[in-house]
Amino acid sequence: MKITKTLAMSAVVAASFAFGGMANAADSSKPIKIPTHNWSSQVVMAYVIGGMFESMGGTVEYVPADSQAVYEAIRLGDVTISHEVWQSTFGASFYNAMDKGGVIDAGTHEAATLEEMGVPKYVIDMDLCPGLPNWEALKDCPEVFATADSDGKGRWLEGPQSWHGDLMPERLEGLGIADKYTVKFAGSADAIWAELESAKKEKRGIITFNWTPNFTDADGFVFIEFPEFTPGCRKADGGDGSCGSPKGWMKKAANYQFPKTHPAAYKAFTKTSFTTTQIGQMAALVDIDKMSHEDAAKKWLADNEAVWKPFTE
Ligand code: TMO
Repeated sequence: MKITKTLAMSAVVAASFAFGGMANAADSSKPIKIPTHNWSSQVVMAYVIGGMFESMGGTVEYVPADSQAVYEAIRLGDVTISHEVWQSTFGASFYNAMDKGGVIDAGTHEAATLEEMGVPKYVIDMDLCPGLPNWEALKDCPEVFATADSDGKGRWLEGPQSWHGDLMPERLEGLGIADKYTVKFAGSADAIWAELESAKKEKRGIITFNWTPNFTDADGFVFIEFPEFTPGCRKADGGDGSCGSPKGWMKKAANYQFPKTHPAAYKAFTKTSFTTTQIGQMAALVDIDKMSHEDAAKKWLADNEAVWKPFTE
């Protein structure tokens, strides 16, 4: 009799759980660790998402991290999330870490991405290298892109080597134009923007790595059209390396325990999805308006409550 009564009581408790009669598990007060990398939208978005978590009562910590090694750090729980997983540059590291166990896919932003070599629009408009943006045109005008340090070849100004390793030198080899072009790695994203600005003043030919969404979307940057990306086409994946970058996705990653330790923040993170325009704005506040990353995020949050509030509800 006594036993039956106890069972009946726990059934009532269980039912009230199931129908939401009791409070949800509260998020841990332990900090959510958000990585910061070396391009503007990523750092601004770190503070935007951190601000969202804080608006929900959460605690956040910002961790400067290498943009490739971060997926292993997420797997191990040293970093909680990654909010800009660009397919072309980080897809392999993301899935390698997932294969080892401990990284989950927390959804995809609305923005489509491209990370590719290209030229400012005036290079096309002034016909400095006839036939661009088709890559084959490059064969006939390396001198248009030569610089003092490029040994008489055309210069490809690549991003920091921490992003892609030897992807672009291997591409030049694969395309058979390594005798005409050479890759120089920029020390920082800012170094690319400074080179683009000085080239623009002189209306000089320049080829740089760039990406979209970015602040340069507004100005008109033209990506070169290379042979189409297919899985396995890159040298690192067993191919000849001659392909361009994928027209790709931007995902979000999380440590596998995040849904358990911070269910509300995790739910908000899965709902978080930014558009090309929104991500371009985050970069522009820093790279055009020269705000600090933190101030840019504060402004973005203040101006866009209708965008992000629903993610947190
Ligand atoms: C990873 N990035 C957006 C700089 O290409």
